Amino acid sequence: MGLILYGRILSPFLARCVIAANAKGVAVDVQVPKGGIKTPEFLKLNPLGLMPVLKDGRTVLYESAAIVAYLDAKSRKNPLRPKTPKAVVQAGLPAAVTDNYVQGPAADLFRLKRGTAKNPVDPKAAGAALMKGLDVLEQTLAKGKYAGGAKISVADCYIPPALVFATHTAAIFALGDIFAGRPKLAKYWKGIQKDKAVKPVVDAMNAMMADALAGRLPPLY
Ligand SMILES: N[C@@H](CCC(=O)N[C@@H](CS)C(=O)NCC(=O)O)C(=O)O
Repeated sequence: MGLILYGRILSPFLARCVIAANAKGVAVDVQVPKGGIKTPEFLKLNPLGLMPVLKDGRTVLYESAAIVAYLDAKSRKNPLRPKTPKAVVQAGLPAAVTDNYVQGPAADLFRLKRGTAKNPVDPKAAGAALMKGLDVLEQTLAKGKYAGGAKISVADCYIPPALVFATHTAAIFALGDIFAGRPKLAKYWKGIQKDKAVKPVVDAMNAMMADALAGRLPPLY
């Protein structure tokens, strides 16, 4: 039996795992858990009740960072965590900045627009936080097609899903062109969307994002 990733592609946490699987040449089947992610069955897979969850035979794991690391270990193709100290910084820093300072505010704005925010979101503060995160991300990008340089890495798993959220929410909340004044990010985004590991994920996320914003996608929780 093949690998199953439970959740759906609009989750940036799941999307980063699918990019990792694509880059590694590992086939994963994305399945929407029946009844959502808070059912007793799903909570047996992930007691946190969050997507994604990966099932590989008897191995079940959750938390996207752990799943990406697992997928990285499943095949020798395209190591996602480089070994030399310089390359570790080049790949690890943009991934961490995206995870901690770009994805969060962009997702807050998305949930605010969609009406699914659990806590109050101040759009001005979230917009400012997103712009700051993008400024820092710009500083961390290496020269080359990929975020960490010449080779695909964990950074390219994390950044594109976050940019899908950032581009959509910036348009909705009139935050301006997120690539203006961020030339490295602009070049990166233009190139990475054509990458064969990334393109199908970004395309599927954009399609599902349109459904979500049009009220055609019920939450899984
Ligand atoms: N730290 C987790 C975060 C996963 C997460 O927050 N997933 C969201 C979907 S994007 C979710 O399942 N939310 C449901 C909820 O908050 O109840 C990871 O990296 O996998």
